[in-house]
Amino acid sequence: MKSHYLLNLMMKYLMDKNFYITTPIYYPSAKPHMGHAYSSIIADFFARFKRLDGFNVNFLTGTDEHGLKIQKAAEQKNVETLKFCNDISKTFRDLSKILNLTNTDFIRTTEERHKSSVQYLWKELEKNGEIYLSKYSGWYSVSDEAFYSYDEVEEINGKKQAIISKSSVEWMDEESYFFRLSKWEKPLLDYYNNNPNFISPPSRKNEVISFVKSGLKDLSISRKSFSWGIQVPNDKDHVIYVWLDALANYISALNYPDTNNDLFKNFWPASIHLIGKDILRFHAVYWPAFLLAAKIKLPKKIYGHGWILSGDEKMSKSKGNILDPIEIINKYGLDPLRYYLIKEVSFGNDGNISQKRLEDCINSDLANNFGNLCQRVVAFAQKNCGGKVPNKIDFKEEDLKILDNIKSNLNSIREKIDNQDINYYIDFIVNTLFETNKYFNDQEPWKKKNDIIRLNTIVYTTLEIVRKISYLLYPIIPQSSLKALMIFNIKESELKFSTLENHNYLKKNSDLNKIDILFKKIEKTND
Ligand code: ME8
Repeated sequence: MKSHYLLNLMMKYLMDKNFYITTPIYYPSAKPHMGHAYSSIIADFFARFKRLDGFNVNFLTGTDEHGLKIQKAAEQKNVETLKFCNDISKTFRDLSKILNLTNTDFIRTTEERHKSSVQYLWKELEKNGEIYLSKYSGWYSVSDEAFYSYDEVEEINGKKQAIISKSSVEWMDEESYFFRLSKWEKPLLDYYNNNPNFISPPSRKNEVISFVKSGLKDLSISRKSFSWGIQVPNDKDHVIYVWLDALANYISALNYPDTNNDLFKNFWPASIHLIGKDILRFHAVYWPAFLLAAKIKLPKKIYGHGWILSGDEKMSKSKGNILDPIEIINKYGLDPLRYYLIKEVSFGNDGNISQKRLEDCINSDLANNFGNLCQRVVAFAQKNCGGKVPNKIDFKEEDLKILDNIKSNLNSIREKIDNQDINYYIDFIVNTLFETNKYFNDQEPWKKKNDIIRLNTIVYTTLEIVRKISYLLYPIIPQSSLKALMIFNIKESELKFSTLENHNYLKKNSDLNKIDILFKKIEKTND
């Protein structure tokens, strides 16, 4: 009995140590831009943080390849649709590598594993009486792959467009299968109410709730007038609506309907679907309704982040105002871009990005604050401590104060991360860097050559903080963090968040390695 209880407790502990994060699966209608890079980098930040904190992480990204939008894009280029998808999907997969993402899977909706999973889900919905055949007459936006009601459409210069996205809509009159979405209005509202963090950040929640409260109509979930999609089971005239197809990627990648396999057992329900606010309705209304109807658990959280703007407008393929992440990486390097996007775009809100601000970030935070601290303390230790981690030390109040400041914040850092408060995390790092540089200056170790224990202690304390900050920076700028940790010969596989509690982690008398400059300062351009 007792061992059973312990086993349960252990299972619970192990289960709680699983973390599943997803990005949207992107349309391969054109090559990726900064907006896609942004979502993926943020997801990677969370994945790396959780791994650092001892979690077993599943991190999924991929491409959403069916539907009229993709079919038309391929037609325009005069390329066979699957070949078109293969080519552009590869550019997204390549970008994952270039961005140094630690995704554990990359799913394409044209893969067999996905198609069979979606068809199974359809059959489940059908079996549960959630689907019926009728006719759709209304507005459709190919660019958003979305149906819009009359009051969601406006006319500008004689052209109809969706008010919310400004993308043009066309009239559609077609036999279609419908999903009984209306029936889920109340259960969804109850769910939002009982799970106040389900839709985040809180500002987005009201938007969804008022949409649901305004009344949900049944949703058209198949198309008949084109064929680029997954066939509706037992009706070869229809393909499944691309959003039902796409949303299911989050479970098809876990081998749904095999709910007994380890991936599904460990990782469903997902910890967080990270998305842009443009696709909140699909994730916070349609997806949970499909899942409720199929009797599958709901993801724990949907987080809709803001947009990267170009001027005042959303950066998007259709607006042609995109910034190419690869160009920026070639010019400045990957880590500066990751750092910049994570720090400067206040998470949850829209953010304008500019090369000038990026250069400021590189110069002030990365080169002056972090890079300089590393170089300075190592150079000092080379000269005054024989190039080794000092042996005899004796912490005083001022040393413990700065060390304890990290230790005492570890739990709140974890909690803030679970609330996606990236701004807190980065502010904590920047402040700690600032405080550490100040500590080193104020303690004036160069004047302590006659008090070697004091000198050693200041160096040891500063080195410990360089270690701790490098760990904290690892989810943001992994390559540079690992480069800094080469000072101590610490390897990626050794990184553990819990060791940040330890003020004596660095092995006394071990060698300190010289490292190359971490970040080059940028000669400022004007943009
Ligand atoms: O919507 N700023 O794919 P998509 C920030 N296939 N993020 C941006 C952005 C910007 N300017 N532009 C795009 C789709 N994004 C569907 C998703 S999921 C089951 C199916 C990011 O290629 C952001 O995450 O249009 C946004 O939600 C996503 O890319 C849309 O990518």
